[in-house]
Amino acid sequence: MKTKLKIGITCYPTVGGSGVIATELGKMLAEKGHSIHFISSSLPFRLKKMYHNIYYHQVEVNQYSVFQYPPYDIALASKMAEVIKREKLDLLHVHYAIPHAVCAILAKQMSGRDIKIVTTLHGTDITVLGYDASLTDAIRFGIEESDAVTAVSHSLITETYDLVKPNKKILPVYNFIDERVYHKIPTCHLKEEYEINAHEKVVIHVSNFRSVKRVPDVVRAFAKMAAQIPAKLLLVGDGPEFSKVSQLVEKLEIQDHVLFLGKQDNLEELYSISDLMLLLSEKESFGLVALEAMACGVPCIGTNIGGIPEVIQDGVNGFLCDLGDIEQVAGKAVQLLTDEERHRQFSQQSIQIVNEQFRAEKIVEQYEHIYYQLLKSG
Ligand code: GMT
Repeated sequence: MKTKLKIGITCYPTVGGSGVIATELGKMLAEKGHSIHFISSSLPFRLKKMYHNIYYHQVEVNQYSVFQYPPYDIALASKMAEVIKREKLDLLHVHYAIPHAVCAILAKQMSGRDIKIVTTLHGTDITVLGYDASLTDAIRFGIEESDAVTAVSHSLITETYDLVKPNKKILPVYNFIDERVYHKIPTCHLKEEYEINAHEKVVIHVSNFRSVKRVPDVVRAFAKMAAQIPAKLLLVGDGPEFSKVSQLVEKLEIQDHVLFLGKQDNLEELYSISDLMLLLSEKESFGLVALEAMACGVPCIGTNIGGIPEVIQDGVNGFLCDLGDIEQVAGKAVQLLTDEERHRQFSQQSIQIVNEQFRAEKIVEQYEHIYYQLLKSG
């Protein structure tokens, strides 16, 4: 039997998909007997039950009047170094090249221990920050000085080489789903409670309402659909574009068809009453919400950009549309929602694709393999 490892994990615990994946990975690794040390600014939000082998080390940043900005990165590196030494960690797995990989490299030097650093790129750190020339060198440094680097899609790997040009092999490791949580569950009562009629189709969109998510496109496409078939739109999440979106819903006079649910936990219950997920982003390195929906048997329509085509297979478990092509989205959606047999096939294919390619067990093993290879190489 392989030695169990002591692994430090750093992520932005409250930031969307990367925080979810980092937390879920920590939980799955703990279930396999490894000791997990989360080092972050707040408790990872999906860490809800007690695990005897999961520890949390909070990074505290004090505000000093001499500094214009609180020194978060230095506080994080110091905390990492302290935990590396005290807990004798084998490796640090950090999510985002900056600041986390750079902090880990500094922490390794501060600790004086030969700890391994694994960095996972999630997209925001590359596709947004990679365009900021003042940060490109720091991102490249974080990638090149890590012992192993993974990215959540092939598309993100290509984009990283294009934008940042690191001299480093980047391994694809897809995001995953805990199928014990994400599967279709009987929640008919929810539909009634939301006052959605049995014959109405339920379309869902889940995001942090950043402009890259193009939520107005979701609303416009839905308005066209709702003019043709009885349907309700569930908008889940909150963020910078929320007011703009709610104004658009009023302007299009579809208030009676749209439910603003805000931030929600237990998304599997909402997916379980949904017939279709829309993810129409202009940047998306993977699209974890599409995977969550698929695991619950919900077909998806997504834009043909970034890593979305690696998750949604056009004509197999959903459809891909061109960015901003509202007509195309509405047309495909109506076509799918009015063809019961095709919808059933897409739903089954969604579950099958998740099981075959994105099962937690399979992906967690890939990360473990990377860890053991690094530690073996000394
Ligand atoms: O999409 C966001 O706004 C959040 C962001 C994050 O950093 O958590 O999500 C990124 O990582 C997720 C997990 O790997 C991916 O599923 C998302 O596609 C990716 N977002 C973007 O690339 C815009």
